Amino acid sequence: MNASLPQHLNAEAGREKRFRTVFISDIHLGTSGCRAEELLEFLRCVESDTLYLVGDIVDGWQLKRRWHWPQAHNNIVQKVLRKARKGTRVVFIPGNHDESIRQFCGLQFGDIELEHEAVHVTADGRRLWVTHGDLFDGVVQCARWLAIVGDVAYEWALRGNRALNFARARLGLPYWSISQWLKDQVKRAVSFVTAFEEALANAARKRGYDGVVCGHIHRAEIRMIDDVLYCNDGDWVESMSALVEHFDGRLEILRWVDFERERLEALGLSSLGRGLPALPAPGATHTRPPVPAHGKVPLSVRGEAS
Ligand SMILES: [Mn+2]
Repeated sequence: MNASLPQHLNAEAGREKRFRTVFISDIHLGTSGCRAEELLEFLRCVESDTLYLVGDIVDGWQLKRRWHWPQAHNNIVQKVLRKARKGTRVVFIPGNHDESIRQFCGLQFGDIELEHEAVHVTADGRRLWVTHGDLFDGVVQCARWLAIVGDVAYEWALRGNRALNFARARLGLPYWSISQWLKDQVKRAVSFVTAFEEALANAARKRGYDGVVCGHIHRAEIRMIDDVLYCNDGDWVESMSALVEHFDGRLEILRWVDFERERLEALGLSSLGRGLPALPAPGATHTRPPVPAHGKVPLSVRGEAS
């Protein structure tokens, strides 16, 4: 038996992960911030029945200002097209940075469906509304304005407080701190992230869905907001994360850093366990075995801290 074959199979077994659904967004191809190498490796390892591209895949805003399109960004486009060709259902829901694509929604480009939004039914029957999320910036901005107005009012209140209480004292009324009262109001004014999350959960509830899957704010999350499941698949600029659905309907956030570490550990351990040859010699810096099948991109471990 060819000695390289079991190792190859073994490497492949360690590499590939299958999910029912994968959601990724905010890749921002066309910007230097895009973590294309990591994403490419993620896409190589992960297979799914359905792949949702939840917006801001290509950054048209940046590309208008400055053309930045390295080969790695092409590779991602080709990898996605290839997945679609090989049977993965690919649904692309444009976001605000690729809004020019929105005019084509409802059409099919090659094997890719373009939609404004989608409804995903999980294996356990939950109906999730899939949308990029930028349409709720207005609601969030409103909440922010309330906070800002609250802040300004607070500053005024600090000045007015003394005058007010001087008057109250003259009327025989006890001291009452308007500034303290306002401070409580400002504290209650929600942060941007919370406002966004709640706006989306509320919209999903109003539309009768069990939950929502979105992106846009580059903050991966899975949590219940009252009776609605809020999921955010993160991004491939900062957090390098994806939302996946297992075959039993369980949802999970995969962070590339954890994913990669586990994968390397699994490869190292399983290889040692079977006593397979040709792993790097002791003292070698690389723990990963050679990958014969598709090793075009150097599989070095990179980006440890940055
Ligand atoms: Mn966005």
